[in-house]
Amino acid sequence: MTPIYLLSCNPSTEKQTEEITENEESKYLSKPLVSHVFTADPSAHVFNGKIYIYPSHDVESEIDQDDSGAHFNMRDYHVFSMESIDAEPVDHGVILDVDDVPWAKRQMWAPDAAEKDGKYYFYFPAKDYDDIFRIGVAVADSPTGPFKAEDEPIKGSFSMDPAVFQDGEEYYMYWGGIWGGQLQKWRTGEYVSTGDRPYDDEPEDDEPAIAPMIAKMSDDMLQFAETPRQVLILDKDGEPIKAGDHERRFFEAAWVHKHDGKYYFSYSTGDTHNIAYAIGDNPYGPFTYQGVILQPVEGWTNHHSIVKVDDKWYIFYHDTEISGETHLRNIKMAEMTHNPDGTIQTINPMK
Ligand code: FUB
Repeated sequence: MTPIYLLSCNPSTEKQTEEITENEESKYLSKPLVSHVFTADPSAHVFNGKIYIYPSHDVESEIDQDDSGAHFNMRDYHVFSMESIDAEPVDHGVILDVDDVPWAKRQMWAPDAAEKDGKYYFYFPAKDYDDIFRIGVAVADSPTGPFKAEDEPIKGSFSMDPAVFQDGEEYYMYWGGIWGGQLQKWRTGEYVSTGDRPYDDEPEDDEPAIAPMIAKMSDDMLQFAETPRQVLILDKDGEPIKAGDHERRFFEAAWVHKHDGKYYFSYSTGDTHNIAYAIGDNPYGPFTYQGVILQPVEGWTNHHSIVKVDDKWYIFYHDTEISGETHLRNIKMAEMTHNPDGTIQTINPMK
């Protein structure tokens, strides 16, 4: 019986090394991909035939947990690569630190990356010195960096969770998240905050839910090429999903993949903890709600990416298996299947 050791991610958390024996039945569908640092919000891509994962880097901090996610107080990012889908991820170290971004003050949340003409673009949200989330970009000649951040955030950017989708020659950024992600404070087009509770500034339950955002990227990938638009998520009767429909409404963690000519917009439903999806005919939508891809994971947040590797689809996600703490997460991966009719088989991360 060979022991498997799950090592503490962060010595400061004083977690004990845990010994699990192989004859213990795991309740989880998948194993943590990384265990020497805490990782979350994995954005996976295949660049030049190799898998790269751009996650958040969770850390312990002295900040108390609250509904705005202040305890997610991350300050830098690592990048990981995998030679194949079964390989151990390799940690390429820190690719960007908050101190290297002139406009950013704190909370380096879920990032993404894109490749264009041999250059790599790393997109990341952070709060600026007015405590407003903006989205920045850093550029490198290699997928593993070193990345150099632009001096200013992307003009007209706000909220968080950027995800960049390539459709032929065009690239689109999707973004946004409510509550701590502040998207509800931008309903007028300006930042308006009428209260400190994260759900202040939300629409009434019977009004359309707050929509995620999309903009085409400029040729140099550093700015939006157009005024950002809202992404509509409709029910099967063509009606916008309502704000009170917490099982189905958009909360955060936008991602888009394309399969058989259709565009799949997937996202977290936040306080109901699902990764849901909706299908559309073009990158702008509207997208029609279909169902759940990934049921709730252990931990409050659920955040994913979807990538095709060697003709199979995979969902990268996270949970809190190693730490048991909501803000100290570990990334995972599972195979994902499209049915012949285009719907996606629901995955239970707890088996
Ligand atoms: O990691 C910080 C935040 O938690 C992300 O930006 C959200 O999507 C949620 O996973």
